[in-house]
Amino acid sequence: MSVNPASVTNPPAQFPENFVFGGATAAYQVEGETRTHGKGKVAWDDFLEAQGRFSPDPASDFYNQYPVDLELCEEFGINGIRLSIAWSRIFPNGIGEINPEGVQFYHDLFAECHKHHVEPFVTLHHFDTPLPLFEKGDFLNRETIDAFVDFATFCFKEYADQVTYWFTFNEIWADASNTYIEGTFPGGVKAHLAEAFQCEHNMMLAHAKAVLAFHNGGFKGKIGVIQSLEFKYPLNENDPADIKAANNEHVLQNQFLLDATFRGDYAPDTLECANRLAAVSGGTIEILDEDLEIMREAALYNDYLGVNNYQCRFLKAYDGENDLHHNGTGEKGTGRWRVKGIGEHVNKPGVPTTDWDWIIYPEGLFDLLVYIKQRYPNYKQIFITENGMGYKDPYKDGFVDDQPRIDYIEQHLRWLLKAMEVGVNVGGYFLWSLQDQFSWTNGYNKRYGFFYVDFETQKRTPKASAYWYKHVAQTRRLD
Ligand code: BGP
Repeated sequence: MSVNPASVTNPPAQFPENFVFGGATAAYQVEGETRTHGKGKVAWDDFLEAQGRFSPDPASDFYNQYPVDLELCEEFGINGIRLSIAWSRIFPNGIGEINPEGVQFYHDLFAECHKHHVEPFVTLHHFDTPLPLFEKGDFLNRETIDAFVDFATFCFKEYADQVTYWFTFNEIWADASNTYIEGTFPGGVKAHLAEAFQCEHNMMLAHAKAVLAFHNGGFKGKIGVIQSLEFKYPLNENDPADIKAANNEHVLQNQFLLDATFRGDYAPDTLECANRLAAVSGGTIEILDEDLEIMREAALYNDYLGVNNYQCRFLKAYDGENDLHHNGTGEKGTGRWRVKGIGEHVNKPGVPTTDWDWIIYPEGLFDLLVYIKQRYPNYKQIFITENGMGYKDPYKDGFVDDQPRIDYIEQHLRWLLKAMEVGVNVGGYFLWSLQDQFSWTNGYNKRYGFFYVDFETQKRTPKASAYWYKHVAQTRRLD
């Protein structure tokens, strides 16, 4: 890292004039109505039902409550919202027949956004491949790539007058790792590094094809991809084995996907590490020359990168058997990530964590943004498309005092301003999440929102953080 954060002592407290102060959502986590109004199934439907822990219905009932949420956005100075279009609400089977009610729903939703002066930033895929495509191998099957591009092209045309800001995918790493490494998403494969890399590559190829469809179609507006990125630190900076562990995971999560995004190709050091890790699980990665041709061309047309960042990681060398345990309950200290060939997640003494064992280390956001700027000087702009703190919010006497969340956001915004001070171009910040929502592997007691949701009545109550953010958004200052 050639920039020393300590040298950036007094960053300006002021955000630029056009900075977007947003809140984020995802279709499956907010809409509810997962099996009504003509929506087709996704793998999550049966997966969650079989688990029996919690239901994605009604979630935050956004399908019906969106006018309430958008009015709240306007009232609280939130001028951007991340939304995703549920692919199977438009194409119930992923391809072919169209569901007109689903198409109309998103027209109405975008119209309501504009009525309240809230800019929609729209993601086309947020972990919700339609079931028939998922069953045929999801993105490991190249047929899904073409189906995705058709769906994307349909949306570009259909919503051209209402949507300016597009994202192809949400968190390719999370999709790949939760499915093929941690095994907590439908499909549930553990520690198959070759499949994880293959999934990443195929999704990046789908991204590239969608970007070219957008560009060659002459659509107005802008397009990019959202990656979940975490800066990786060796636990012991002087131990070559820890350094290697940090680099393994850095390549797997960050560098492989960023190379694909900005170079449209994989640099030799990226490929060496990816092939070595894929071999650990007895597999190889298929990357065709024609894939790279497409990706190289598409790399010219990314208008921005969405960065989802919640935490950093400290890594230690690990040579034992795979040992993975997901903390999906908020019982502190129960999460474990030890992957043969990669390394082990550990915490650094003195660094705080949430009840879900997520590390709170806002400097990590600065290091990450500076790394992107340095390694990929052709990036144009970054949006922080997710950042936030899952917390068991205390609801008391009609109010929620979520001071730990305010502290978390404030610290991250300060480090974000430091990164902007050293020249990183950031266009906006979206808190995960706008309102409390359903969490994929944690259900309803891990809350993230500015607006508390009573999941029985669907009543919204602005939390202390909403009032705090309103002040920041209105003054564009951190005081
Ligand atoms: C990101 C996803 C979101 C959201 C968030 C919080 O990875 O893009 O959809 O779920 O993480 O994660 P969790 O719900 O597991 O706390």
